[in-house]
Amino acid sequence: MTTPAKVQNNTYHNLTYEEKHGDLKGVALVTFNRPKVLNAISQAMLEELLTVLEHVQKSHVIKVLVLTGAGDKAFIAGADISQFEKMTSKEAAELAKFGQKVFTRLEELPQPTIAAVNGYALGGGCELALSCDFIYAGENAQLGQPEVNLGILPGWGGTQRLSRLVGKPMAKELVFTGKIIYAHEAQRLGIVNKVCHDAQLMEDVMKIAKLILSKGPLAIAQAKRVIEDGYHKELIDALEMEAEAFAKIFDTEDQKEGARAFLAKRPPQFVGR
Ligand code: CO8
Repeated sequence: MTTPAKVQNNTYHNLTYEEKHGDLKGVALVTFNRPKVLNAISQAMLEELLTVLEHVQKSHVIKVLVLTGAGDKAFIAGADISQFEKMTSKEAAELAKFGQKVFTRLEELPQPTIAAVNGYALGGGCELALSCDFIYAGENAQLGQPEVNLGILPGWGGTQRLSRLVGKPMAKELVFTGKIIYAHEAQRLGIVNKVCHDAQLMEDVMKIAKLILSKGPLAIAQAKRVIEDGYHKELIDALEMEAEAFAKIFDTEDQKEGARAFLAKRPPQFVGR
């Protein structure tokens, strides 16, 4: 496995990146774009995603990042299996670590991230969706960790993020059997927030993105950080962190604007300062 090469001039071959305009200004859309292999994740696709995430992290314009798959069949059907046949354990370690780094970067973005799961989200595709803040899925979407079918195990966070989300026994059943579940079942398990009609998935995702856009971005970034960082702490320490974040927000223009607008009975104009 080679050291990740920097993506040249933000030219992407394995995904598309679009910043929306008009009433969706502030929303960016990543579309994984290898439909011939159901958007399977290659090393190059991971490198491109990392470049996008570095850009979004620095952006003062992007307030919500949406991720989806090209075509109507798959979000992502997993890591590209064609890499595996001749892969050594050293190369496997490098690829596992690089994917984990990219997915953790996605999880730690200050902006909210939504996975719009439009079809298969399997293996690495499911792990990528689990690294987003939440998942909306089309009714025919199917999710799972079928790695055991290939004689391997999830390597991009699936054993860890899935068990933290659904509990150890359910994660073990899904991982040990490689069972693939439909969106409604995934919703019942708490993996998917909302199941949408397939044709309406992106509309529903943009609707929730627009709602988020209308709120204070600094407050959302702090709330996200506290939820993420507090998750693994003792409650007492996590509450301390929440109080600190709560206090910090009172040094911002947006906090004053939020209170002023409420009292003046007008919508707030948040500026992200
Ligand atoms: N990788 C490469 N090619 C793929 C993948 C994939 N993950 N999934 C589908 N394709 C290709 C197929 O080979 C096929 O190509 P072709 O047209 O050239 O034959 C094309 O996409 C269309 O697929 P199918 O014909 O199989 O479509 P079906 O509708 O019959 O089936 C399925 C759809 C059920 C999704 C089926 O394609 C499938 O089972 N795919 C594999 C799913 C899977 O096992 N995913 C997990 C992969 S392993 C993984 O993600 C590990 C992550 C951690 C890595 C850690 C680093 C080491």
